[in-house]
Amino acid sequence: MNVPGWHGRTDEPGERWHQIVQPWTAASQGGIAFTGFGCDEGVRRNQGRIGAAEGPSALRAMMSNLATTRPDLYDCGDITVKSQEFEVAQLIYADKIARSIDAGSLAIGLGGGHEIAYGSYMGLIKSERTSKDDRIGILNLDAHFDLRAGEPSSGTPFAQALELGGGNTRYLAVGISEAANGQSLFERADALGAQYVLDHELTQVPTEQIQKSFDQVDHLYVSLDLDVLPASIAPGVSAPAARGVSLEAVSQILQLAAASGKLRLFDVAELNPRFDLDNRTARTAARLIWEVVKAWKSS
Ligand SMILES: [Mn+2]
Repeated sequence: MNVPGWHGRTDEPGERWHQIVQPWTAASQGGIAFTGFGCDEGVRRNQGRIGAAEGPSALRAMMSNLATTRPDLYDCGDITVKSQEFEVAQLIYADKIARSIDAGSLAIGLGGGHEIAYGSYMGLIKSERTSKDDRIGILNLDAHFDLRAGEPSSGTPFAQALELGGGNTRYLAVGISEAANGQSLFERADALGAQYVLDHELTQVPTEQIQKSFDQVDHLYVSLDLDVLPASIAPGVSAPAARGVSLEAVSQILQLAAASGKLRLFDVAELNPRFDLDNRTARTAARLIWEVVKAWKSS
């Protein structure tokens, strides 16, 4: 197909993603729509390790050879952020996300620092498929709350989303590290009405609690910060986790969300190829994206 960024081995026709992915057009409907957000300014502002802007191309490279399970994959291209003003880029990215959701596609955002999440959320509520009174659920798989106040950065997106969404948006963070979030951040999470599950509680996935949080909303947005995984599995991130949540648990939660019939939007944040080892983090991220794509039920 020759879509920029996708290349790999060719056995039988159409067997691998790079062979079937098509450029997004105004006529595209349904399926899966990828949009890259090549930005690390949010990470810089949040004092993390720079390099997440190279995330979208590393993800495409690792997704290229995945085995095909459905024929309708589209690429909307990348929003690249060259200046320090990523707020404008977030709006352009949000428009692309809104258009893919309008078309009935599962929008998948490829980060980029976690500031991608505020752009993703804006895209979801801009979409014609959501209305003002709809209940929106955000599920964030992350070692950190990302509910900070102040100048927008990779540490603030969900506080911005909750402020923009008012009372109709619920936020559940899964994988929070007590060692990586100060007491004031826990107090802030409580004040904002956030729910959370700690990393060490995830030796068993609380499927009932998670399922219940899906039942209470009309539309679901799932954000995967790769630093929720142990640093041994995901070394290539802006802020590696000393403990993290097992790949099995993350995979199980993502598949629950994908099968809920409510998932409109999924994004992957904080991949930093400069610190990756043998593409380990990008490969794991690609595998998790593949699982979401395979399990996704549209509605
Ligand atoms: Mn994060």
